[in-house]
Amino acid sequence: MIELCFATNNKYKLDEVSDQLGNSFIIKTLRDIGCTVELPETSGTITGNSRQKADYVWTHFGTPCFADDSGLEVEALNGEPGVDSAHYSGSRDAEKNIEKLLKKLAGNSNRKAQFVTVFTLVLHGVEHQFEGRIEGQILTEPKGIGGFGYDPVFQPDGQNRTFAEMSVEEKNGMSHRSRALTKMIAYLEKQVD
Ligand code: ITT
Repeated sequence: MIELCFATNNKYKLDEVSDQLGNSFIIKTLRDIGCTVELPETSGTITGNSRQKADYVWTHFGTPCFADDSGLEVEALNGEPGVDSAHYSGSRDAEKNIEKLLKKLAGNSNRKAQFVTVFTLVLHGVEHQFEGRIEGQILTEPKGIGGFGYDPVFQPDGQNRTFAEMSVEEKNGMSHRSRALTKMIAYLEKQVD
């Protein structure tokens, strides 16, 4: 069975991805491989940061691995917070990040946004990237207590609940992360055949 390290320090991402992967692959955490440092994310793009995180683990630990870099892109804010999603307010505090976002959008009727994820897989030293997106709307106030990050203010198009009002399974039925992961699983399954 393929063993892969998921290069993330975000426990919610780990939960979502583990839930979708089930028992098809063996997932190791950064802690499992003895990686305790903050992974580099300095490229300025989601695609570049995703590559940086996976490359770091492959280069320093020689472990087949994958990383996820993701972000929320809001149309009326020219794609902000984007690559800065995790630290938008200057801290990693999700409530403060949401507060800043809602303030910037106050009075704006264009609430269109999308979540984007880029996975980078490094297998046998070769790199592959997989992208997932979901479009939706930013609400005027938070709703729900599940999920993480901007989930309480993001309502996917066609839904009447935010990601924070959904179970992990429901969110995984449509999210940017699950769409990217579905592509990565299809690729991995071909390697096993
Ligand atoms: P790792 O780099 O350790 O994986 P991180 O939280 O720093 O964890 P990112 O650098 O990819 O992850 O930042 C993504 C940020 O975008 C994340 O902290 C959230 O604020 C937001 N985000 C990404 N996916 C999200 C989701 O599914 N729901 C809500 N917010 C999300």
